[in-house]
Amino acid sequence: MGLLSSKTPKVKQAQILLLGLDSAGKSTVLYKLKLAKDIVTMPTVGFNVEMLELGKSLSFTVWDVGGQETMRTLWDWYCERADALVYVVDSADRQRLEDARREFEHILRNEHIRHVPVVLLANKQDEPGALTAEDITRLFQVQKLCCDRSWYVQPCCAITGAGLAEGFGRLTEFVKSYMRSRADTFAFFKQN
Ligand SMILES: Nc1nc2c(ncn2[C@@H]2O[C@H](COP(=O)(O)OP(=O)(O)O)[C@@H](O)[C@H]2O)c(=O)[nH]1
Ligand SMILES: [Mg+2]
Repeated sequence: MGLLSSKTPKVKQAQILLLGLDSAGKSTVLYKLKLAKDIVTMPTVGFNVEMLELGKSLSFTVWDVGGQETMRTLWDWYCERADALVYVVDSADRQRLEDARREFEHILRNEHIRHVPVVLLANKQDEPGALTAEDITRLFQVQKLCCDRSWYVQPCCAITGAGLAEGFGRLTEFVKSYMRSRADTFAFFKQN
């Protein structure tokens, strides 16, 4: 199995990193988006990664965050190519909220994804006591941590799919303008 398709895409592919603690709901998000048929899963002790390609223009790489240190080389390889980050939080798991916040902050410090847009999915809104998107924005200090990039916090329920269209709509807008601005930068350096 190749890590990425060797087919040359007609449209520039956007690489989306979908991250979050285990059980946050990443796989459920993918399945709900009806992408399941092409998902390739590589569950291994210590890490879990899923890859899929959506049509000709979007490619998702999904990591359970816990494995990133053990898979450093592969992890870096994907980060270098990422055009956006989707970070999934279990809004009802108050016990692990601080872990989720710490991982989020850690990921944002990765040099390779310094300016890529971020959509944070405040998942499991159907569960009683779930923190709202506003709560998570404040607790995660998203405004401060993401001051150098486009960001959005979307409440959602991956099981019903509520909020996913809005979240991924926002993501698509961000990715388009991010890729455009990067293309402009390359063009500038070529000319000068
Ligand atoms: N109540 C509720 N449960 C969810 C939601 N999203 C995912 N789950 C459940 O949370 C568990 C972990 O989900 P999964 O997608 O495997 O998490 P992953 O480890 O991040 O890929 C599963 O039992 C899902 O059914 C949600 O929005 N609401
Ligand atoms: Mg999973």
